[in-house]
Amino acid sequence: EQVDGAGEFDDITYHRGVDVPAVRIAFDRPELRNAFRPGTVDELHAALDHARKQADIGAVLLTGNGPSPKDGGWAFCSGGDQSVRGGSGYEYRGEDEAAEDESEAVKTAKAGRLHILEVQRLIRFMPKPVVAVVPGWAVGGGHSLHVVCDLTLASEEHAKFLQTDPDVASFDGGFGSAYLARQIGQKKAREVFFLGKTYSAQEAVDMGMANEAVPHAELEDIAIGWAETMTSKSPTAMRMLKYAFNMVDDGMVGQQVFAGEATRLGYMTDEAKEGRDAFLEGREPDFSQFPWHY
Ligand code: 1HA
Repeated sequence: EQVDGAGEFDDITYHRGVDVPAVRIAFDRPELRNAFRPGTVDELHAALDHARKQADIGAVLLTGNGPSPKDGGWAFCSGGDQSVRGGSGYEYRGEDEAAEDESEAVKTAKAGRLHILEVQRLIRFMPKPVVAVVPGWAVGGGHSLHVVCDLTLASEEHAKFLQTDPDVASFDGGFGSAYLARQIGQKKAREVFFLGKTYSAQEAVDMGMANEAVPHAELEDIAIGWAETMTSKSPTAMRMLKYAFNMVDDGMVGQQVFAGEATRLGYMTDEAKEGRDAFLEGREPDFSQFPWHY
């Protein structure tokens, strides 16, 4: 079902599962191999953030619509739209109607910025799994998006993984490269960027950057099955696990995010209630009733 109340989208589609508590967010520019322009990224951010806030949604499937009406080609995402890349970055060129109404100051502040790294952080930090469902090309910034997702499911026949960043004088020096190296090792990650080879779905699985290669016709059904499996599990356990996996690579922010969940759990205890009640009642807290667990 199309999601209502999440905003109007031109460059993506956003659907909610009927039987599964998950959403499907898809790039919808198949004629350009699902390249993203600034407005695409803003829409993607809005949809992901909407999904993040839904208490009855436990997983996100991120994919690319296809095939291309031009040549039948499939794509997850081919990264930044090179046709709107100006002298100082990627430009809003009329695609974003809201931008038409904005003040010059806002337009200037937004100009040249693709907020794709903010999307990466949202995927990384949202407390539910995000699956990259890759029906075709995952290239450049699109490759980095699949890297940052929790799981990657790829079409056996059509998925292709490629890093073109240094070919177009771009570089994702964050998750796209460093986290990729955590997945496939330093030599392989450097190969991906420095040699720019194209890898099949099976090669991506063998390298450790994709989880499974499956027949194209079954891709979406299997993705929904994964969402069904994951959303049947304990939300708290899934959240703690995602943040535990992240923490070692995310420095003090990783610790902060994990600790935020620990604090939330702590607040649910009788000890926390005693601390709060004592303050509100103007008395000393009595923690003597609580055991020092070992
Ligand atoms: O790295 C970053 C960032 C890092 C840090 C912070 C922010 C970042 C933001 C962005 C990025 C990047 O994404 S940089 C990398 C940008 N992407 C690319 O360099 C990929 C360019 N595309 C290709 O290499 C190829 O098109 C392809 C391997 C994806 C597909 O090849 P194929 O199957 O041979 O199709 P092709 O004919 O090339 O493409 C079909 C149509 O899609 C073409 O248009 P048409 O001739 O039909 O009019 C093609 O121009 C268009 N297209 C494909 N990719 C893009 C694109 N148009 C604009 N931008 C694209 N990225």
